[in-house]
Amino acid sequence: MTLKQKIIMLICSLALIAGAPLFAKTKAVSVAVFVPGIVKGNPTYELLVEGVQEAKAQLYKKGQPITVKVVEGGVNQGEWQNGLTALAISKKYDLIISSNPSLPAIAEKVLQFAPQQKFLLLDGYLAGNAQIKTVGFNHYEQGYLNGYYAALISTSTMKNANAAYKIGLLAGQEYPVMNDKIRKGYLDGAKAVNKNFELDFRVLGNWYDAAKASELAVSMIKNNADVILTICGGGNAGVVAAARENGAYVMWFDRPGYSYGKDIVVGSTEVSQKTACTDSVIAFVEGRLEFGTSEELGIKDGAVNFAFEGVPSAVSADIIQKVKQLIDGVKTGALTLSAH
Ligand code: RBF
Repeated sequence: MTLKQKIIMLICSLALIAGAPLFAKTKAVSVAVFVPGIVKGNPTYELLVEGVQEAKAQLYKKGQPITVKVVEGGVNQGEWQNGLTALAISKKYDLIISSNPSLPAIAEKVLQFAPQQKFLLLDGYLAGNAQIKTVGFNHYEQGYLNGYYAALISTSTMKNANAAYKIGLLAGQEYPVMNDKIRKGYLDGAKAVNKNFELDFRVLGNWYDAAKASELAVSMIKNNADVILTICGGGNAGVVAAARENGAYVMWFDRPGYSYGKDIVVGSTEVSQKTACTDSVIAFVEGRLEFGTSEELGIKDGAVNFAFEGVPSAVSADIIQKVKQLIDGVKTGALTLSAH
């Protein structure tokens, strides 16, 4: 080899070494979204998927493309751990994203088989596992907002409101966040309007059966619940139908639900699950996501709110004013809503 050839080879290898990080940088980050259930009709999962798609769009514009695969885990909860394990052991995904309070424990089991996997879990609560980041919302505050508003509607002069101090809550299933946070906050919020308020709490037993949800809602309405908070996914449509036919009102959770029942869905809280998801995915791609930590966002962070836009015109300005005052009170620190 002549000296000239040697120099050319050296330059070529140097260029290759220098270029390597460039190639590494442009390799698309790969993300899987594991939906524990089905997307359609489930506000919390709709926001999850929309949030990841939004991150993908924003990252594309920034010249940092990512690939996203959405997998529906289905309604058989016993299959979720296997579904998640299959994704993790494939080693195809830099990040697996999922959402609901049962996921941290499932992800910890999956990590026994795939210790390299990173997880971003929304609506979950776990700190101290270096592979897992969780971002959740203050569901006590959110339940409280719903209950306070429901009680104001129930004690109003609106057409479907009756004289009983009773509101309803239909849940897809029971789990600690439902029993200790949402349900408790909902009743405490109602009691802040009038201490005589009682709660008719029912459980659907799944997140999809609209016919059974409708039957349960009819029974609640007959039992004098005039406002029902519905948190049962595909079952929510059945609750709206029952309320329309039997003269009651419905409250929505997580995202504005007014379009699902004009003049029947009278109120809705919303959480920033979509934004939290978008921001967390972008942070991950940019190497800023802090694994091992857990965040719980609430009213003060602007992450739990009441959806004022879309409230039916039959709701008085006085009710809206009272809810705004409640939110302001929490934001300024004048008021603390606590589950204990
Ligand atoms: N919420 C839904 O809207 N749809 C679901 O399919 C759903 N499945 C859940 C399964 C389990 C095991 C648990 C613990 C919660 C589930 N949730 C579901 C509730 C969800 O985490 C959240 O509490 C509510 O959506 C209210 O924000």
